[in-house]
Amino acid sequence: MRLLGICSNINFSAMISRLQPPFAERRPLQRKPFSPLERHFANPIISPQDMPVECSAVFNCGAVRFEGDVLLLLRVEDYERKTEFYTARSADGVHFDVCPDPICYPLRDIERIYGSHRFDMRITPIEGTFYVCHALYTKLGCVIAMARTFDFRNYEPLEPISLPSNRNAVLFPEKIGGLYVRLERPQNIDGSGQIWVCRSPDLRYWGDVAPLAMPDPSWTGRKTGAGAVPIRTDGGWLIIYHATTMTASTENYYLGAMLLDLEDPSKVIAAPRRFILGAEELYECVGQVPNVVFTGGAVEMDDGTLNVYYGGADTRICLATTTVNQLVEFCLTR
Ligand code: BMA
Repeated sequence: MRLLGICSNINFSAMISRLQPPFAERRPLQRKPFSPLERHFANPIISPQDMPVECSAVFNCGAVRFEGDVLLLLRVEDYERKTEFYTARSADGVHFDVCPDPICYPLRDIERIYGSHRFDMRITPIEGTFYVCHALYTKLGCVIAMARTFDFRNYEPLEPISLPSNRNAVLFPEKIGGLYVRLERPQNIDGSGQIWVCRSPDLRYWGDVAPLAMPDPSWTGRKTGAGAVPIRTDGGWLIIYHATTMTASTENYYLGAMLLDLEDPSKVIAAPRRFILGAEELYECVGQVPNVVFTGGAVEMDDGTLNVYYGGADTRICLATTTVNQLVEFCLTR
């Protein structure tokens, strides 16, 4: 009786409503109404345990259509934290076969002398040749390097590399005004940085630079960097990029979308103040680097779906889907 008396003073329904299910039992987040991007239910689509080689992380891949398949260039870290790149292919864009051997990409002299840590490859097809842009960390700092491949097994290093500190280079898929164009992110002294446009007549000499005049909502407060290869649309070049902001505990990564002028991509036509993806799911929040969503490639499937591949917490590869039209509409209306 005494126990019952005590219990009757307790508001059980209020207590129960405050109880959260354990993490593992949480249902996936519902699609956010404001975002045109939808996480794939099979996420993460490639985790370290799915790899044919022992590794601690597989993330931040380049993506392209190749011989009818989706081809990913995977950034893979082993238990020495050494990085190699592997190709993965898929007919449906969700289930991938990973080649068990790393790609063959000889070191440049400068890499032999000053060290070589390559990361975040983006793949741009131009007239039958696949150009790969990536960051190259040496003892001199982080620079942009480019390579050429036809088969994704053998890579020819292109010279020269950029000056430090620069990274997140993404080459447009066609010449604009007779020049090759790339987006890149020179780094400020405090580690922050933003997207610039840079042009070249021959993929060797780069210049004619201009920063992108983007709005600055707080999620872009520290960095912006190009992500997927630009997609030509009637509304302009569609850009999917990453941005970061510092919080009390971590540097949080987001994905955003914008449109650039078709004739002069240094002009921003539309850049919504809302992000399209932030780290929310466990596979984006927990891992080698928490709260990171980072894209290096988006490919259009035969049915018109746009597959956006992104790294979750620098540990695994995830997929979010949308369409080009939905993203363009989002850019023009938000
Ligand atoms: C950036 C790059 C990315 C990485 C991100 C978060 O500087 O190195 O490859 O995903 O940091 O760690």
